[in-house]
Amino acid sequence: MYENEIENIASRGTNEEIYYGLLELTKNAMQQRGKIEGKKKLYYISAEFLIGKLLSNNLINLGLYDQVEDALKKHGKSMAEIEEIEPEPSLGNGGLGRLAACFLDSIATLGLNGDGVGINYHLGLFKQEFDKNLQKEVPNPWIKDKSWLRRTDTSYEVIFGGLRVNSVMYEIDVTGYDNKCNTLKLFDIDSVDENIVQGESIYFNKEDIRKNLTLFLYPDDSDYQGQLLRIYQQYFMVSNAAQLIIDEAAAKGSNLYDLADYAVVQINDTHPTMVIPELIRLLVKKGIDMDKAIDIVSSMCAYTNHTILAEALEKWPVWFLDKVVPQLMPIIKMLDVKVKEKYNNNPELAIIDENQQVHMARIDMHYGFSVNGVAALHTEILKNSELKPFYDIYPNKFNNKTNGITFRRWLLHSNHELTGLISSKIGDGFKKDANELEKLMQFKDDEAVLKAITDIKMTKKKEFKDYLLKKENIEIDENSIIDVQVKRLHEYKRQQMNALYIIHKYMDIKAGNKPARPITFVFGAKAAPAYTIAKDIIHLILCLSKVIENDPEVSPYLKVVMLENYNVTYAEKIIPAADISEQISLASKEASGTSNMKFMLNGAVTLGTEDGANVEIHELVGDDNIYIFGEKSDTVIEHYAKADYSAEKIYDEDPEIAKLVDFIIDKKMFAVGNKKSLIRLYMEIVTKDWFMTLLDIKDYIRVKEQVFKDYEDRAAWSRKMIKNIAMAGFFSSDRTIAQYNDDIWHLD
Ligand code: Z2T
Repeated sequence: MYENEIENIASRGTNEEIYYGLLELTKNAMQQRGKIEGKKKLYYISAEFLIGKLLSNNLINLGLYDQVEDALKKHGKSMAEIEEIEPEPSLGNGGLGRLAACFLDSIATLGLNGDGVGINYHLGLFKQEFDKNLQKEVPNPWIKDKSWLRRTDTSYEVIFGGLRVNSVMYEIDVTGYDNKCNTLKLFDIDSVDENIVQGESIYFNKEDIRKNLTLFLYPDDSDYQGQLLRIYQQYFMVSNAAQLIIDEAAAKGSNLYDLADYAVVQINDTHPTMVIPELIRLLVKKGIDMDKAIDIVSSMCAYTNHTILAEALEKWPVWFLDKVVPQLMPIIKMLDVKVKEKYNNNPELAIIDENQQVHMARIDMHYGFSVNGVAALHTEILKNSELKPFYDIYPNKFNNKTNGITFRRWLLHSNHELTGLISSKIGDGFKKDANELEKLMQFKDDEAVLKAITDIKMTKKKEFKDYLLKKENIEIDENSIIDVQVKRLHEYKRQQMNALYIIHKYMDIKAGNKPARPITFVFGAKAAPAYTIAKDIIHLILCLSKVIENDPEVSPYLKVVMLENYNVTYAEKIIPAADISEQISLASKEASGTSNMKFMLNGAVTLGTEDGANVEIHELVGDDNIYIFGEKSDTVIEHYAKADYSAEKIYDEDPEIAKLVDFIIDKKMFAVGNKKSLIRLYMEIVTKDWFMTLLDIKDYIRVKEQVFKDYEDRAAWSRKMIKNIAMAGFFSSDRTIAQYNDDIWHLD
């Protein structure tokens, strides 16, 4: 199929012409596939869908990729250069948004009837630029005249306090691997005006909701800023979702009393929580009795928690909600009264607390039927500490769904070479059943296979080197060890601890201890614009990079690279090239992590704490194929409970540690950096260090030195690589989604 069209497109003159030709062809091919159908439908409501570029992935899922690649080759072109034309939609912050995108791929691949529902942010998340070793945020327009978006005639009225808007629904088709299509539905309003954003900055008038409603995605990851506009966005999203759900069910014959037979809603973190009172409101408006409406809605809404960090739990002041969503407040107040009556005014369980704050997660837990965490350890912490009062009253609602990633994007697309090798050894079955990867263990002592795996790693390192040189004019050594930490910048993820290791290594080399082989430290991270310390950490890394580059004694051995504007596209290039995967969050703080899974699948070895899904990776690969260090989550939780951790004490008592921290404010650093920022960060680490970097730094250095030593036994290292690849099957999002469906959604 499509041979002539593909040949015709491939023969066009410019990459641009070829890209837009392929875009149209792919969109048509997806329409031809038809829709996944079924009585009951899942609505995965999420403020973020970090979908990445779509051309290659859609072609892979349609089974057209090889044909296109061959046709391009005949005309002296490659898919890689065509893809450069495609803008990356930046509709997510990090893991939560990317997870939603992986889930859409797996839902369609498993043939489940499920759509995503979200917002069509015109400028997405900000784009990151570096200027004087500091992060600068600029707008990132991504919507072009021709794109994956399809405007539909579906429109709903959304009523805020003192404002009515009419939405427009856009759709992006989501094709399953060798399956039919679902859709991602993104709501928008026509009156939004990109011109209210002034020039290169991301600042704009927060008052004019008609013009700004769907302009930007809030830039907080595992953190939140309680701002009015965010409530407008959330209510806009869920009011559209609720109206859509009711319309679609009614069209299929629902009398609304049986709505739960037609719809199940997955609430992705607390951002879409208002869908619960909104659905109740709409059902009551249609004549259903209030208590009945509550029962119906409670039997169709399920909530996923993505973090235990208290600062990320959404709490909206009652007066905010009164102003923005006056229609919902009576319902929320009534839901709160019912809880207070039932549970004796227990303040821990109240939806509205004594400070007149509405706790969004509590609405989900009382009025949903399922509460899940995203990795085994995370769910245990929710049950035993963070959400314990709720687990005590609703033990049966709690369940774990360890996250996963789609192997179509994170193996088949991003690593053709490894995919080819695996297919040649164990056949194509793993593409549909990821557990088949374990068959690779037959080759654990096969020297030819092990060599092929290390050769592929070298190929991907060279490819990355070329990409980086072209994109950022930075040159790295493909023979160096590539050690990578790419994820949002947050103190709990401890990029600053990685930086302290680099300081240690720098000093060690100055003292005459040269490493066996050069090391390249790669970082990629955006910081929320208002998160000062996170931006200081970016500054620290950029300054270290300069200091090392300027030092001829050290630069032959060490290089520090901070990728500019790390995004999905960048991830697809750096992850296959990585030797070491840094997963060094303070134990208990990273709910799951998902890049850890992507690195493992591509043959990188994890250096990490017993946190999130690292725990499960450790169990799967065994002690010899992962490097674990640091205090365990129980100990950390105890330190917080007793408030007995003191960074100052460690600093005062351990001169080796003090020496590392002091380097942050060394003359050499001041020579390239900003004193104010460096001193602020130094003070933060010495006097606060809320995420206990100094607690784990020594063990981290010890184990990391061991990693670099072990790397030199290339044969032994290649056995670690094959074990990681072979055991990665568990982390396919196909497995995760099958579990969501079996335990929560029950779609046929
Ligand atoms: C986010 O990406 C995550 C948690 C959040 O809590 C918010 C955002 Cl935007 C509100 C991440 C977690 O930090 C990470 O551990 C997890 O793997 C990911 O969600 C997907 O579950």
